[in-house]
Amino acid sequence: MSSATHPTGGATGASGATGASGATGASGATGATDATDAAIAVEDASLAHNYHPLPVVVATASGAWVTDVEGRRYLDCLAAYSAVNFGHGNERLVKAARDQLDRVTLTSRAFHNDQLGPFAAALANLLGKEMVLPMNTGAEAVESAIKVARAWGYRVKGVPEGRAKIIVADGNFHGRTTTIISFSSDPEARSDFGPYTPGFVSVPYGDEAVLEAAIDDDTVAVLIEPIQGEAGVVVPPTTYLPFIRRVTTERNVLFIADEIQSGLGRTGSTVACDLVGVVPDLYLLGKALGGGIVPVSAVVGDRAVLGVLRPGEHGSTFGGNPLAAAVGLEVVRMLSSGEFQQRASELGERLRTSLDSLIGHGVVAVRGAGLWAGVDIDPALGTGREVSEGLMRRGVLAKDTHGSTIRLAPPLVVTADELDWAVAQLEAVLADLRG
Ligand code: IF1
Repeated sequence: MSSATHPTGGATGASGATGASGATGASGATGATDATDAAIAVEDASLAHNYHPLPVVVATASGAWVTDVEGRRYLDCLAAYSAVNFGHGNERLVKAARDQLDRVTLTSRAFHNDQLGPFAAALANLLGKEMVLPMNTGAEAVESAIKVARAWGYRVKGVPEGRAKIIVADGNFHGRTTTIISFSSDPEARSDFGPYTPGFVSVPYGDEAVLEAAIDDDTVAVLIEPIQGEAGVVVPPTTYLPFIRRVTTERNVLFIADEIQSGLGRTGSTVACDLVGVVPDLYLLGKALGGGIVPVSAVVGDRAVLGVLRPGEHGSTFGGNPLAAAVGLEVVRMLSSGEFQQRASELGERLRTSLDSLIGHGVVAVRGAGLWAGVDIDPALGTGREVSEGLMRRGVLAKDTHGSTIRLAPPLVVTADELDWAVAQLEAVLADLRG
């Protein structure tokens, strides 16, 4: 298995046949050569060190593949944390962006633009909701939903001023702003960044009784990832989201689903909540909504909730800009056919079957949905980082999360052969680590 043929077979020329598998000579063993080292040195000298990237310097990309500055090709099994669900350089999305670049890119919300309305209408329709609040990044969508939920609590539910409480889950990842990290349980994300924003209560993810007990008269919302990404692609019990829907409805509390990573085709459905037939009050979308081209995020919900916002209370210079709206509209159109969701579902089953076959052979557990997998590596073999480095040397880009877990989330345009090849590389890396 370890000598599995590269799925592109070399048809694309010098770089195609080898991936980063070492056949290119001296550079292969470490993944580093002069051009790579030089590019990394420039970054290291001038960038804040808030990341520790794998030592690969991407120069171009197409579909599910990226090419580095040495001409080596890699299968992208991260897809920019699912922001590139539709593949790098997706023709339809690039065309939508190009066409809009020639018209108008930014107006601010001080004026109307002719792209935003159609985008909002299409997005609301895709999710069966009435209204859209457009922002840019995922964290901004989360922040926006927190403000909306609090205002809804005071103005509609009647919570006494200053008392609004939002329930979140341990292990959550909702972004990097000061308010959001205030309710993170990850010391790396929050330590030394206080003082923290009050008004949040965290409960164990997946525990229905504790969540229900945490709800009181001041509770305005439950904010949950339908599948926890950063925590290691943690899928809750199938009853969990339906339970949250039931109890939040009963207690007049908003259910906010952070679908920023789980949404827009990744799990085999338009949103992960669809997998268990649940409709939250607010969907939070980001990442793939911008087609991997521009940052686009949104809060999507009904008038009874999003309607609480009044002019001047919230906004963003770039939120709802015509370039973002044009790309976002094309994303929604692409999702409307269901083809990407179906692809993720079918290929996801294949990925799951082949990953499951590695359990007991260096893999301890596999979780996921659709084309999204968290793979727990036997800690005795190595860290997630070491496995990611091994995969990189074999031409597969993936990312570790806490400890010995790696996550796989290739663009949804990946082929079955490419997936098989990626899993064969993982198998080979595990064999290498066993020595
Ligand atoms: C980074 C993780 C993924 C998210 C959910 C909101 C946001 C995110 C469910 C904020 C962002 C990112 C950010 C990225 C790494 C990444 C990540 F490992 F940290 F958790 F994807 F798995 N809600 N997730 O996953 O969106 O403001 O970034 O647009 O480097 O921090 P953003």
